[in-house]
Amino acid sequence: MNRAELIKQIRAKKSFLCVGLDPDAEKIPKHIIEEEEDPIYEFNKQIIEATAPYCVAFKPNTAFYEAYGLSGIDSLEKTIKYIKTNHPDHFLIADAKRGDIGNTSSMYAKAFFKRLNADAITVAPYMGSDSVKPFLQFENKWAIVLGLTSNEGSVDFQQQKFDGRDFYLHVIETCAKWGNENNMMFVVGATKAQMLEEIRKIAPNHFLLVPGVGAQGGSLEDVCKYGLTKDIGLLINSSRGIIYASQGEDFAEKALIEAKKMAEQMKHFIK
Ligand code: OMP
Repeated sequence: MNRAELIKQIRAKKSFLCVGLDPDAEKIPKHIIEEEEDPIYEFNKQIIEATAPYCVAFKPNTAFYEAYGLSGIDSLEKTIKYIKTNHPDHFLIADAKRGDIGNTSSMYAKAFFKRLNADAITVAPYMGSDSVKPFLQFENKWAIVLGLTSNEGSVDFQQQKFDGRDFYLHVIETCAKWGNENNMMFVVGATKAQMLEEIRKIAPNHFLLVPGVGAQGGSLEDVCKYGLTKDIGLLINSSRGIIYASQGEDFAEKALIEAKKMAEQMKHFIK
C-alpha cells in the first residue's frame, strides 16, 4: 500500500487506528482455547471482523506467534493471508523489530515482504544504514524505524544527550535521509507525546506509528495535539486495550466497542 492509498483510507474511515494483534494463550477466552483447532487464528479472525470498520491497520507482533513455535508461525501466516484476502484495504504491519548486517536484513525483508506479504515491518536501526536500507528496496513496502519507544528503558540510550540533543533525534534525522516519506515511518511511543513537537521539526511529513495508548497509558489527545500533520501522519496502535477488553464470550463485541470509541475520538481530529 502506498502513502496516497493509506491517506485515502484514513480520510474515508475518519480513523487512524491500528489494532495490535498480540494473542496470548493466557488471555484468549477459554471457550476459544477449548473448542478451536487453531485458537490464535480463530481469536484473530473474530477480532479482525469486529474492529475492521473502525481501523485502517493491523499490527501482529511476531513475538506472540513465535512463542508457540511452528504452530504459532502458521497462525501468523494464516492471519496475514486472512487480512490480505478479506480486508485488502487495511495496512498490514509485521511488528518484528528486525535489523542485521546487510545480507541478513535482505533475507528478513524477503521473509516479511515477499513470503508473508506484509506492507510494513518494524526495524531496529542500531546497526546503521546497511541494516535498514535492504527494507527500502521494495515498491509500496515500508520500514517503520524505531525512533523514540514507549518503554521505560528508552531513557537508557534514546534519551541520552549527544551533541547537545537527545540521541533519538539524531537517529530519526539520520534514518530519514536513507529513505523517504513514501517508504519510511518512525515509531514514537504515545507515552512521550510532548516530544512529538521536536520530532515534527525534523520529520514534518513522515507517518509515525504510535503505540502506547490504552494499556501503557498514553493519551490520544496529546499525540494528536503534537503529532498530527495535514495528511494526518499518524497510525495510533492499541493492542491489549482492544483485544482483551473482555476475556469472556463477548470479547469480540467488547473489542468492537473499544475500537469504535477510539475511532470516534479520532474523527474530531480529521479535517
Ligand atoms: P499494548 O501496550 O498492548 O497496546 O501493545 C503495544 C504494542 O506496540 C506491542 O506489540 C509492543 O511490542 C508495540 N510497541 C510498543 O509498545 N512500544 C514501542 O515503542 C514500539 C512498539 C512497536 O514497535 O509497535
